[in-house]
Parts: sequence; structure tokens; C-alpha cells
Amino acid sequence: MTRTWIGLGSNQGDRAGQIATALREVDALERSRVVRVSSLYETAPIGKTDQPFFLNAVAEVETDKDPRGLLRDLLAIEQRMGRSRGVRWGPRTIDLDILIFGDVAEVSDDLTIPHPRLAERAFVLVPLVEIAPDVLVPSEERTPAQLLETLSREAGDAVRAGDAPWPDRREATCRGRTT
Ligand code: A4P
Ligand code: MG
Repeated sequence: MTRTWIGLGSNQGDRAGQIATALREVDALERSRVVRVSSLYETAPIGKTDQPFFLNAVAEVETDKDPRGLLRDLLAIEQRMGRSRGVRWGPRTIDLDILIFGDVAEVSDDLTIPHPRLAERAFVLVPLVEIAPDVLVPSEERTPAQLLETLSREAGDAVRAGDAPWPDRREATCRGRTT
């Protein structure tokens, strides 16, 4: 079993409902289960700023799949949930990104692990720090807590917006900065 962390984001329609649906779908994948989910965070859009605010969360998943197999399944979930790919960084019903996959560090045309923009983004690091502050991020050779420290100025973008819509959510101390 490999431990992987998946980033979830939505800024169209019923954002929390879509994150809940995506979590159920990931949990229902063969040889995979969701073991922990962060709180939901309401975040200002980064990259393309003239679009609605996002809800973002991070889930820890145990899987027997390889990174490529998992990516294929995540893309299929996005598609089933009506994600249409238009503008890069544009609005989306659901976005599922592989942030960390065990100790894998790989770069190819269609898959980069760890996620290439992980260290730059408070909307990823704040929920990740909430559930996995001390895991080593391969190739960065630093922990999410250390990466967030460096990004602390931008971390003000993330605002806690409620509990994750997931029944098995374990108590997690929120160590992410929200101010
Ligand atoms: N891909 C490569 N590596 C990965 C990976 N580790 N995980 C490829 C998932 N996919 C990966 O993704 C395009 C292709 O990236 C996939 O087909 C896969 O082969 P996409 O989801 O279609 O495109 P995208 O999400 O528009 O682009 P990208 O570059 O993934 O965008 P980001 O960096 O994910 O940014 N602001 C806030 N506040 N919250 C957000 O969630 N999200 C984005 C998207 C921009 N601004 C945001 C948010
Ligand atoms: Mg994506």
C-alpha cells in the first residue's frame, strides 16, 4: 500500500457537494481508500483571478495502484462529474491533483509528482499541513509545515470554511496559518 495525498478543488455549482462526491468516488476505487480528509478552505482564485472563490481540501489515500493508474482514475472521476476542460486554471466543477505519492519523484509529459506547484500554493499547503505536517515531500526534501513557513505571507488567502463532508474525518489539529 502506498500513501498518497490528493488535492481537491471546486469553484462551480455546489462546491462542498462536489468535493463530497469526489471523496466517495475515490474511496470507491478498487484497492484504494480515503483515510483522512482536511477541513474545507475557502480560497481566492490563484492564476486566473477573475473567477469565483474555490473550496479546497486535501485527502490522504491508501492505494495499491501505481501513480499512472491513479491519475487515470482521477481523470475519469473528473469527467463523470462533468468537468469540461476550457481555460487553463479556469473555473471547474472538480479538480483532483496528485500532490504526493509515497516517495515517488517523477516528471513526464502527463504526470509530475510531487505536484509541481505544491510549494507555491497556500490553498494546497494549508490543508496538507492540517493532516500531514511532517511527511517528507520528495524532491523538495522538506515537510509541508516547512514549505508553508516559507509561504506564510500568502497563507492568508486560505480561510477555514467548515468541516470536511466526510463521516470518518479524524480529529486533526489545524496547524495551518489562516491569518
Ligand atoms: N498532471 C501532471 N501532473 C499531475 C498531477 N500530479 N496530478 C497533468 C494531476 N494531474 C497532473 O490538468 C492537466 C493535466 O495535468 C492532467 O491531464 C494531467 O495529465 P487539468 O486538471 O486538466 O488542468 P488544470 O487543473 O487547469 O491545470 P493545472 O496545471 O493542473 O492547474 P493547477 O496548477 O492544478 O491549478 N486557485 C485556488 N484558490 N484553488 C484552486 O484549486 N486551482 C487551479 C488549477 C488554479 N487556481 C486555483 C486552484
Ligand atoms: Mg488539475
